[in-house]
Amino acid sequence: MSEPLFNRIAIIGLGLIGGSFAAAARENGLARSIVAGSRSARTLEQGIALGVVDDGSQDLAEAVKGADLVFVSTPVSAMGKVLAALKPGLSRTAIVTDGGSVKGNVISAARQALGEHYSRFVPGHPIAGKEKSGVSAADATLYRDHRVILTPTDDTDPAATAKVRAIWTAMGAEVLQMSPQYHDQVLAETSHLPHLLAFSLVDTLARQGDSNEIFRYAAGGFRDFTRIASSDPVMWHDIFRENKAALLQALGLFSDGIDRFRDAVEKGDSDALMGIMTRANSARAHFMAMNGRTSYTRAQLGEDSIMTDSSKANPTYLMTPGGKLNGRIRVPGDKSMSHRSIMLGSLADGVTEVEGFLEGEDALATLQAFRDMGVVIEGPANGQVTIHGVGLNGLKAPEKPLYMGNSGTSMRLLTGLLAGQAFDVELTGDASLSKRPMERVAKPLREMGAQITTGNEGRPPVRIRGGQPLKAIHYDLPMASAQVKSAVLLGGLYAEGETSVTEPAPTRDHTERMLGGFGYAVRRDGATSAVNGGGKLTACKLEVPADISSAAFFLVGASIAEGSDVTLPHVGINPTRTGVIDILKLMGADIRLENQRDAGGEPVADIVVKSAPLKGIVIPEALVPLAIDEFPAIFIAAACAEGDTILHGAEELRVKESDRIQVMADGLAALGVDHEVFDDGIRITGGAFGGGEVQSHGDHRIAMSFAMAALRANGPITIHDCANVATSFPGFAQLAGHAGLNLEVK
Ligand code: SPQ
Repeated sequence: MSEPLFNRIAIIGLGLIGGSFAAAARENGLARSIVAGSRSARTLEQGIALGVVDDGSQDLAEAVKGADLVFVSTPVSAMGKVLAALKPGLSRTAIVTDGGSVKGNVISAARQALGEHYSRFVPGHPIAGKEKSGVSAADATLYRDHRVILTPTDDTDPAATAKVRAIWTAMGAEVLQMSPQYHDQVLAETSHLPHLLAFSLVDTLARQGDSNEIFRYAAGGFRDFTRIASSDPVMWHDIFRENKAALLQALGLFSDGIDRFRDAVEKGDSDALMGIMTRANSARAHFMAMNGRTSYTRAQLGEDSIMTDSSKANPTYLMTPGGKLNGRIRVPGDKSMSHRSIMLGSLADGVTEVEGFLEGEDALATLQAFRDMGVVIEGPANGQVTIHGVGLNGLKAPEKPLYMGNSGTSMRLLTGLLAGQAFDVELTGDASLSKRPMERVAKPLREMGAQITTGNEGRPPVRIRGGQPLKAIHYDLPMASAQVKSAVLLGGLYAEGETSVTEPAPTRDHTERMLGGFGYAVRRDGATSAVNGGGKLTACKLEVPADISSAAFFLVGASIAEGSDVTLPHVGINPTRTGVIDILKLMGADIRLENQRDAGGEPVADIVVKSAPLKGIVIPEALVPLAIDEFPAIFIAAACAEGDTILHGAEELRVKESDRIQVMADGLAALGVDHEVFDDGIRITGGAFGGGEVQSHGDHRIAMSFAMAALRANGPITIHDCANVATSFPGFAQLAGHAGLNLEVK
């Protein structure tokens, strides 16, 4: 057995926090002996009887003798006295740490009380607790998966901090480090203020006339909101006094917020009311997602159905080989159109109603950005979103950088749209988005007069200086990109004159079509699209069809798995997006379009696909931009086809959420599929292949493509890093499992 981290731990103050620290140290074998110091003989007896500590003393200096770690968990106001009392017993090398909820005052008290020993004091605060108190409630698992904040100062010995960090980590806690000032401010806002409000609300109502009468009618909302008013008044009295300055500041912020709310209620200002509440709603989902490390969507839906707890971090797909796909599969709404519905709906005059909106991370990032710029947006709920448009010039400056998550479309289109605003703005993204090229949009927009800077090597963050007059340009796109085309056209809405873009090959034209739907004239002439600046968008009703890019996984899955028969209803079949159908058909797939119709300016159909033997082909380069997002899935079809499939002219795949040529090639290699990588494409030789471990590199389309490969693999496939599937296809695992894919999320 390995050496314990400490020889002897002394716990001073044996309540829930101290007792749980002792119990966790014991359960994890972190000390040879554990003793306690407490003024109460009864508590010590209880602790020893429960086996939480080995021994104890009422004399604190006696209790810490021989200890190499002392954990103090007494009320914060008593900390100075307690530290002074135990100091005479401290050995020279002993580390002292604490669990107090306020750090500034505790640090001052420790500096004074510990004198020359102060450098061995590591201030800490475990963010954990329970309704129950006292050593009898001690719980060895209390800190597991909880956060502990350490706030060492410049004088703290880094070696002592490292040892305290190590013991918390060994107890299963996540350790964060920050300055004491920041800790006290954050805790004042997120913990001390809510406790104060709960105490205050109950007290205010209790003081009114017959409070029994009021509380008789109190429903769940009141109970939820005031639960924390049952916390220990003595402890909170201490905290409110000890963290006075930060708490007063938080109260000031809160009363400004209450004044705004009161004003909105008084004036019956429903826009302001909805604004406050929808922003609060989405902000809450955002922090639930961050804290739970779940996707934004899951936090919002409270959905936990098919995943185990640890999967919240970053799920892995465990695929059992074989199976077939059957049934009617309704895939989520189109991502490209969902983004654009929020953007144009926000800039329109009037209220836009959207149906079929994709409640995936990417589209939600766009939605959040517009909320941050003052647009009131209700929903999404079941794909329905109501946007209270503010007009072309009605956006407000956001208070902080706009976070675009994983979404290239959000960042690139917004760069165009924001180039003509009156305010400055910064756009940031996650690790993958932060590696993607942004100069492709910045360059033409600068030609129009925009002031835009990009980060290192032309990547995010993108910073846009407001108040720059834009002038119309003509731009010949150097690459086939709907995002660059759209960014220039959206910038053109704010430019003087006609802005036109000519593309080298057709790319998705949702921006042009949707602008038309909002009553904004777009001149289209062959490969050129053009808008005149200064027009007006009029709110409308929009129906977003199912996303052909999401349907593509099932088109491939059903084609390669014998006995499959799948119907994908209401899928968008805009001719600029149907390259995947054309390519699969050239390979011999059995795909039929039924019930073709028009849905708000976009063609849709039910797609029926049955399994069929596939053969390798040379993919016509003209189809590349029309199937650009579907290549990961098409590569899996190629691995199951007879003969070689050859792709050229697809270098754009290298700058998507991952380098989709290389990452797919690595995954194919892991399964034993013969292939050859080119700068602009790949050759894949179809045939039987095995199982293996695949890294998706956080790319949703790579993860879902290899999930489909399992239908034909001879062994199990493990796909890592699948959290980003939620960017475009929330609920994929469940839906695909329903259709017959053997997928387990771990
Ligand atoms: O938004 P993002 O991350 O760029 O999304 C992707 C995808 O696979 O979901 C690309 F990685 O789709 C793009 C697509 O490749 C969405 C898009 C659009 O909505 O305008 C256009 C295409 O990108 P591009 O660079 O060819 O313009």
